[in-house]
Amino acid sequence: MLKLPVLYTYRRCPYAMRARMALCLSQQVFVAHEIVLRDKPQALLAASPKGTVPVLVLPDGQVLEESLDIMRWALSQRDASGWGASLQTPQAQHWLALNDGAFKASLDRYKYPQRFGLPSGQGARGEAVHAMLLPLNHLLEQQPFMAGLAMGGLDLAVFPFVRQFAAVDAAWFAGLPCVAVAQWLAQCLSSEVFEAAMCKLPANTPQVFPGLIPGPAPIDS
Ligand SMILES: N[C@@H](CCC(=O)N[C@@H](CS)C(=O)NCC(=O)O)C(=O)O
Repeated sequence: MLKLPVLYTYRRCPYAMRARMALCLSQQVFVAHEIVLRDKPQALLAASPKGTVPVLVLPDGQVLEESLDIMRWALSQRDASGWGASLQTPQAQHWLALNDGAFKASLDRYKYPQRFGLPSGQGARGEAVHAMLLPLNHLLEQQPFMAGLAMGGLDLAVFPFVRQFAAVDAAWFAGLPCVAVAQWLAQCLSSEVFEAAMCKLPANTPQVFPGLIPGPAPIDS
């Protein structure tokens, strides 16, 4: 029987979102295992003892345990519209390091100040705005997407985190001087690939991921 890649995933995790979007775009048929964070499956921990999601276990036993590696793997398999190119540039390295580093750290302190012994998350959200959102807004004032005119892999890697940041206090976010970011986020949220990747799965019920999106129409010969 054909063995399929298995993705351990968690619907609301921004790292898992980017991985699922890349898998959908590459039209990979894969089994999705929606986990419960407090009760991780033994098979996940056996494959990847660090216990974070997403994790992709390939049919040959190879384990990809970083979301960006999963994105790059998926888009190296099939990438009819060139989504992967924007992940390979020096600018992408800069934005990904900023997003997964300082911005994510501030986002966590903003969302969960008590976990960090902070009286509130307001200082952290200000840091996030200065480190990430204002520079991103500046970029998006020049061009509609992070790598230019079309949405690309870099947008997919970053927007799930900005989505989470915006959702903490939507009214406050709407008042930021970051109109270009807000417009970009709205476009990303309304994209077909995001909708496909966010389909709901019951926990601990591995199944072929239903959220695949159609590929480009075949060329008539
Ligand atoms: N660097 C990892 C980070 C993944 C990560 O931290 N995922 C979170 C969920 S959003 C997680 O699994 N945390 C483990 C836990 O909460 O127990 C990646 O890019 O895949």
